[in-house]
Parts: sequence; C-alpha cells; structure tokens
Amino acid sequence: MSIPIGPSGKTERAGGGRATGSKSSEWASWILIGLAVAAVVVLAVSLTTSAGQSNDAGETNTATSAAAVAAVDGETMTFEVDVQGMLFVPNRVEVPAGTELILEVTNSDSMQHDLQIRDAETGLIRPGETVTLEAGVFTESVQGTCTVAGHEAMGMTFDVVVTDAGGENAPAGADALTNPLAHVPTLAERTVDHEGFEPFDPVLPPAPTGTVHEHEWTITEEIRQIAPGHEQVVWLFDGQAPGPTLRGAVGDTFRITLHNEGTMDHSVDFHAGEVNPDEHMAQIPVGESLTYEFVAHRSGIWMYHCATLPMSLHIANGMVGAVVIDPPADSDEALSDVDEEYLLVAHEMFLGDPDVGADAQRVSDGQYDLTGFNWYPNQYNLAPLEHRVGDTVRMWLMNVGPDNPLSFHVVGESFDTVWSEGDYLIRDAGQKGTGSQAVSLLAAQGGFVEFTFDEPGTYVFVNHQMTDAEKGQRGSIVVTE
Ligand SMILES: [Cu+2]
Repeated sequence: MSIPIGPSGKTERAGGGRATGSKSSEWASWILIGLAVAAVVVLAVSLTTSAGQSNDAGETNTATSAAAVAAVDGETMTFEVDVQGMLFVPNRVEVPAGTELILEVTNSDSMQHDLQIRDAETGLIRPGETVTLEAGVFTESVQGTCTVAGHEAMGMTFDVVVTDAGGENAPAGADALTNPLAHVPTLAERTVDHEGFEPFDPVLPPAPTGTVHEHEWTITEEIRQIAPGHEQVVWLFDGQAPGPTLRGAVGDTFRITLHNEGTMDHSVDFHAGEVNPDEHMAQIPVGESLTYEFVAHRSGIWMYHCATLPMSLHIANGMVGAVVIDPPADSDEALSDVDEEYLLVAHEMFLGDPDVGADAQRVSDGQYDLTGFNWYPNQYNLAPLEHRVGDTVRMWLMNVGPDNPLSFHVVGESFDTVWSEGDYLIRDAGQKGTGSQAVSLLAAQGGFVEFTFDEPGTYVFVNHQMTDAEKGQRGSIVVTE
C-alpha cells in the first residue's frame, strides 16, 4: 500500500466515442477543481511555511496536495508533476494498460532532483525548471524514484499504477524488502497532514495537590493510528500510549490499581518505587486486578512499563510511561521557574499487522521501522510547539527504547541546564560561558534540559542519532516575537 499524495490522474480514454464538446466541458470542470485545489494548496503552503519546517538535513516539508492535470491523446496521457521538498506531487498516477505516459516534471524545490522510471530519466532538474519525461508504454505497475543519494529513502517515489493490469495493482515498492507486514510511511508521507491524526499533548502540568496519588487504570488492547495511514493494535495503560504521566513530590505515595481487560497477562514495573518485585510486579491474569503502591523516595523522571515477557514486545506495543518526582522546593536540587514544561517519551516503532501489532520476531531482531516522541513519528512537525522570544522551557525526556539511545538536540539552541539520571550535569551554564549541545539517554534513562529562545525562528528538536531522527524522532518549536 502507498499513501497517494494528491489525486491520481482522473482521465478518460480518448477514442472512446466521446464527443469533443463533452470532453472539453469535462476538462473545464477538472481545471476548475484543479484551481480550487491549488487555492487550498497555496493556503496550506503558506500556513506550513509560517511553521518553517527546515531542519538539520536541510529539507523543507510542505503539507500539500495538488491536481494532476492530464492530457489525453489517443493512447498517450500527459500529467504535470511538481517537486515540493522531498515529494512528488502527485506521487501516483493511474493509467490503463497500454498507455504511453508523458510527465511534465517541474522542480519547485530549492535543490536539484530527478525522476527515473524504468530506463526513462529526466536527468537532474534545477530549481524552477520543467523537464518532459517520455516514460514509455505501461502494461504493469511500476515505481519510479528520485535517484539523488538518499532521496528515495526520504520518500521521493512515484507510482505508475496500471488500473486494468489484472492481479495486484500496488506497484512493487521497497516494503517487501523492509517490512512484509505493513507499508512504512516515508518521511514525505509522514510530514503531510493526514486524516485521523491527533497530536499527543506534550505539555507536562504541575503535580496535583495532595501527597497520595490514587488511580485506577484499565489495561486494554485497542486499534489506533500510530503512523500516517497505518492502524494497528496497541496495548495501553488507561487507554493511551504512552500511559498517563504521574507527577508528585519526594515522599508522596502512589497507589495504582490496574484492571487487565486485555487478552493476555500484563503487569507493571514502576522504576520510581523500591518495592518487592515478586509481589508488585506479579502477572495480572485477564479479568483480574492488582494494586501497586509505592512511596517515591527519590526525585527525577522514572520509567514504568509492563513487565510481562517478552518485555521488549510489551514495551514496543505501547505499555510504557513516566513518573516525574519533583525535588523539594527548598533544596539545592529544586527546579527553577520556567515558562513551560514538556515531556517527550522517546521510542522505536514496529509496524505490523493491524490485528497483531508489533511482530515479536521483528522486535526481538531490533527491526524497527520508525521512531517517535509520544508514540507517533514526526508528530510535532505536524503540530509544532509554539513559543515567544524570551521564553524558557524545560523538556523532560524519557527514553523507553526498547533498545535505542537518544541523543537529544535542539537545532539552533544550547542547553543552559542538563539534568540526567539523578544529578545536574550542568546548571545555568550560560552565565559561565559553557553549555551543552545534546543530552544522551540510553533505554530506561531520563532527564531534562532547559533552554531559552533568544530569537524568533523554527527550532527543530531531534534525536541526533541522525537516522533515528529521519525515522520520526523530530519535532518543531515555532518561536515568534
Ligand atoms: Cu503487557
């Protein structure tokens, strides 16, 4: 499966007995539709541009859709294709078998691209130029690509789908090689606005009042959209992945009652508690409950996760969360005042069958497809955080893995304060003329960073394990005057 960007060519075969007049009026209506879509595109692009999603890799992501204007001449069909960022727009056309395909490819991006389909290639197209690609006659579906190094992997593919070829119509993509269970959305597909996406609120509220925190959570297994165009079952604490964030102070009591409404044993391990594992981390059979109580003796950010074997699989399916314990306000460890606090849970993502979820063998082999913050790849590119110049933020980070390290970096910023696993690594470093560019957290480690926005702009945060950033651990903070 691929996610089409923009409508496929809506064309009628010529020579099908259609009168010229009716054909031109039909084309007139398609042109009108095209203009309407173009107007929406202009709006979408201007909105997106104001979010300015440039990043470390230098690409600009545009959430767009555009009409493919096609011309039909006997067995020949002509489509206009635009290059916008790392996208062909549209990125898919449908043609009847035997069609000779011609593409008018315009490069609207700021860097050079090309398009190769079978033996036909445009050669490098400079920004602003249009090249006509005579792609030949198609009797079966084929995928074309931009051949510039790395661009195919970033999502620059172009599907020619032959509609009456018989059999399976989906063009042979790379999926069969990378994941036979699910289509893995490319970066291009992940940074286009899409239906059904609801950002997970990254804001971390202050701790509720009171010293006893009592909650009842049900454990369920439910189908959710976890990446653009892909739904699969996820295993959830209290209906969400990551699970609810608990927050309190040193000395507080946490009493969590879990009801297992799933289809298998589940359990929980709160790293914030020092308890007898045999009793607290016992398996909770289907239909049964367990109350897990602990007193938080130590401040910091602590992982919790399902502790049922294989734990990698239960973590990969979403059974993770964080507990934040504030240090005493009158202590040397006290948190400073900031304008906003966020919590990002970093993780790998394993796409699988919708009814199965993450595949146990692929998890065991470390064959993850994507990465994310708060259980969705690139979600804060789609829904950027917003700030004003002068704001100081604290970003709490919890790397839940199951395996990969997080090297958290914000493009254009240095960290004044970094706290990791029980202590400040640096604090108010700007006053001393030092700072930190990235904080490293292995699986199950947590911390926070603090930084201040001195200038307006779009600040992209990434896992600077760069290929993991390219798999989804990226987001944007838009700072205005
Ligand atoms: Cu579990």
